[in-house]
Amino acid sequence: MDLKPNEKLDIEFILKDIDKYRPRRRGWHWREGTGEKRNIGKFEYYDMSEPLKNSQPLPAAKYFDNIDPQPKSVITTEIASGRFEDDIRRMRMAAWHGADHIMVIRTAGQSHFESLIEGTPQGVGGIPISRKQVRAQRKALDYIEDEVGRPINYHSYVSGVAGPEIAVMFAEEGVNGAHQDPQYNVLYRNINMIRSFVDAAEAKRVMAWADMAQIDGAHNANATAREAWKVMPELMVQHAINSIYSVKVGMKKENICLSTVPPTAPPAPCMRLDLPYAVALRELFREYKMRAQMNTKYMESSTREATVTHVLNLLISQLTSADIQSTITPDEGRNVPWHIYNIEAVDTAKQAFAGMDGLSEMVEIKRHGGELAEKVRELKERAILFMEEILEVGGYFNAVEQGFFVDSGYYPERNGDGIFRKVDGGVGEGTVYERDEDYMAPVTAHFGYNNLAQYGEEYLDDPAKLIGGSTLEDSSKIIFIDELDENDNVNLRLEEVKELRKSSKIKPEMEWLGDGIVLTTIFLPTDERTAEFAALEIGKKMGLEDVEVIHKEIMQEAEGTRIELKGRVSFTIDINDLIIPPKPKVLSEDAIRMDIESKPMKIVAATVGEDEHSVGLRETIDIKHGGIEKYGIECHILGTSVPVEKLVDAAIELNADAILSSTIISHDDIHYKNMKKLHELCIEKGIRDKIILVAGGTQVSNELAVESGMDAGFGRGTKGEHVATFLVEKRREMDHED
Ligand code: Z98
Repeated sequence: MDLKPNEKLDIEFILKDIDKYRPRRRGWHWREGTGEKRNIGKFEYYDMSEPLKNSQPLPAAKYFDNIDPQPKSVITTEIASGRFEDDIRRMRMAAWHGADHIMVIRTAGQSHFESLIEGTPQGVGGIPISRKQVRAQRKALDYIEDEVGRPINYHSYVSGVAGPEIAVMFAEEGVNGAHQDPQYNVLYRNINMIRSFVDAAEAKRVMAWADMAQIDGAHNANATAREAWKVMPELMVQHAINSIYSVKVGMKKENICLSTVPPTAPPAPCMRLDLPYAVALRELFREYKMRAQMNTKYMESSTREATVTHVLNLLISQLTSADIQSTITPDEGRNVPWHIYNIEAVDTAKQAFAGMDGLSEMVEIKRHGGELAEKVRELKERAILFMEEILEVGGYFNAVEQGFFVDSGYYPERNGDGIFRKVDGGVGEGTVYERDEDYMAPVTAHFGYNNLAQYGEEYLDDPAKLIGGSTLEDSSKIIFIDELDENDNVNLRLEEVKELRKSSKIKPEMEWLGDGIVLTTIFLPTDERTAEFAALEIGKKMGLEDVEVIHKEIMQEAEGTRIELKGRVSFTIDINDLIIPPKPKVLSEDAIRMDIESKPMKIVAATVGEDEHSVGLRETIDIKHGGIEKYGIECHILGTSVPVEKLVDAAIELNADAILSSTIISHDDIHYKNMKKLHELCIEKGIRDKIILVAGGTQVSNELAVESGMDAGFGRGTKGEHVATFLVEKRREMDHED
C-alpha cells in the first residue's frame, strides 16, 4: 500500500495482520547529503541535507517557490498522547513537517512498570510501552517514510527494572533509538544502583546489537535542580559516566548521543552561560554525538516565550553542533500534549536552521582569549574535579549516597539539596545475583559471564547457535500476544470513534480523535485573577464543557489580561451539510506578470458619483500594498467623485482595457445605480464589448454587480491579486471570443 497525500492513514490497515509484521531494517539513520553546498530554489545552502519527496513547507515558503530546505540535524518530535492509534496520525503530520526522529513517551513513567505489558491498554495512571503498539507504529512509519522519502527513526525509552526486557523487545521490533542511562533510574526512579547498572549493561549490549542510537539522561539534572545553570559541571560528569560505561559494554561511540541542554533561558543572559557550556561539552566529548534538547526547566505556558527560548537554543546548536535537534514543545509547560504544538516546534527548528544556514562562514566563536575561553576552561576544570572527588569518596555509588548529584551548588560548592540514594535501598534492591559457574544463556547480545566454552569455541561469540538462533535471529520465535484486556484495548477505542472515522461527521480534536477540545484566546480588560474566573464563565456560556484556563498573561495589571482557555464541545458537524463557496481563483504572480508582459494592459479607475472614499481603490492598485500595479498594469486614477461620463471618456481616449469603478456609499443603492449607468454609457459609446468593467467597494456583491451590468464586483477583503487574476482571465476570454 502507498499512502496517498490526500487520503487519511488507515489505522485498521496498520493493525491488520500485525502479528505477521516484521521490521524491514535495523539501526539508526542519519540524514543524507550533508556537508555539501546545494541549490534549493533560488538559493544556495551550505548546511542542508537531502530534500524530501513530500513535505509541508513553512508558511512563507510560498514566496520562495515553496521550497522546504531540510537541515542537516536529525529533528526530533516527542509524541505524547499515549493513544498510539492517534499518535500514528501525528507522526505522519510531523514527518511531513520535517521530523525524522519520533520519540514515543507515555503519559506516566514507563519505568514504573516492572515487566513487559502486552496488548494496547491505557490502564490507570500510565500507559505502558507494549509490543503491539511498537509494532503498529513502526509499521506505520514504514509507509510514512516511503511517502516523505526519508527514513524515520523510531525511539522510546529503556528504563525501569524491566529495562533489559524492553531493550530485547525493541531490538526484535526494529526500534531505532532509545534513552538508556542507569543514572536516570537511580536518581529519578529510586531503583537500586547495583540493579540499575547491571540491567544497563544487559540492555546496552542488546541495543548495540540492534545498532540503536542511545540518548542519555543528563539533561534531567538540569530540569530537576533548583538552579539549573549551576549543575553544568555535574551534567558533564553524568555524560561521562554513561558514555564510557556504554563503550565498555560494546556500544559504538557514534551511536552514543549526549543529551545536552543549554542550561538556562532568558531573561537570564543565557547565551553567556550556555555557549561556553556547549563549547566545553563538545570539546570534551568530541567522539560522541550531540542530541541537543531545548531547555525545559524554565518553560512556562506561553508558546511565544517557549519559542524564543527554543530559537536561542537553536542558535547554540548552529554555532556549535547538534547531530540530533530536539523540539520539545511548550506543551511541557501547559501539560496539554497537543500535536499541533509538536508540529510547530518541528517548524521552529526547521525555520531557524534554514535562516541561520552558513552562519559560521561569517561569524566565528571567539574561542581563544576573552570570556568564552576562560569559562570553557573553568567548566572543564570543575567537571574534572567533580570526577576526582567521586574517586576520592570510593566511587559513584558512594557519591550518590552522599548526595553529590542534582545539588544546586555550583561545584565545588554543595548546598546539600541533592538527591540521596542508598546503595542497599531502592526498587529491586537485593535482586542481583552472581552467576553460577554453570550459568548458561543461549541467547544473542548477552552481557557478561556465560559458561559456553564447554559446548565448543564456536558458541562463544554466538551462543544462540545452540538453539538454532534466538528471537533476534529467528523472529518466528517471538510470541505475539494480541490483547490481554477485553475492556481496555485499541479495538474498543476505535469502535467508540467509528462514526468520526467512517462518516462525514467531524469534531474538533486536540489530543485524541473526537475529544472535542477547542482552544480559545480571549482578552479581558481586567486584572489577572478576575480575568481567569471571568474567562471560565465565558467558556461555560459559550457552551464549553470541562473549561480550563491553560495560559494567562498580564498585559497591564489594571488594563487587562490575555487568557487561553481550553474546553470541550459535544456536537459534531456533518461536512456534507456545509455550503462551501468555490475558492476564489488566484493566478500566481509570475503567471499574471507574463501575461501583462506579453500584452500590456491599461486601466482607468476612479471613485464614482459623489464619493470621496478612495483608500480601497488605491489599496487595490498601489504597488506597496500588493495592488495590480505590481504586475506591470498601467493604471490611471482619475480621482474621487468622478462622473461616470468622465471615466468612460478617459477610457476611450487612453484606449484602456478596463474601467475600475469604486463606491463605498451605498444608500439608496446608489452604487448599483452607478454601475448600471456605467454599463449603459459604454454601450452607447460602442465600447462595451471591448472593455472590462469592474466595480469594487465594501458593500459590493459580485452577483448584484454582474446583474447591474458589470463583468465582476469585488467586496470586502479583495486584494490586488484577485482583481489582476480576473482582468487577465477576462481579457483572455474576450480575446478568445474575437
Ligand atoms: C527527553 N524530554 O529526553 P520514564 N530514561 C531517560 C530519560 O531521560 C527519560 C526516560 C528514561 C525528555 C524526556 N526523559 C524525558 C534517560 C525521560 C523515560 O520513567 O520511563 O517515563 O522515563 O527527550
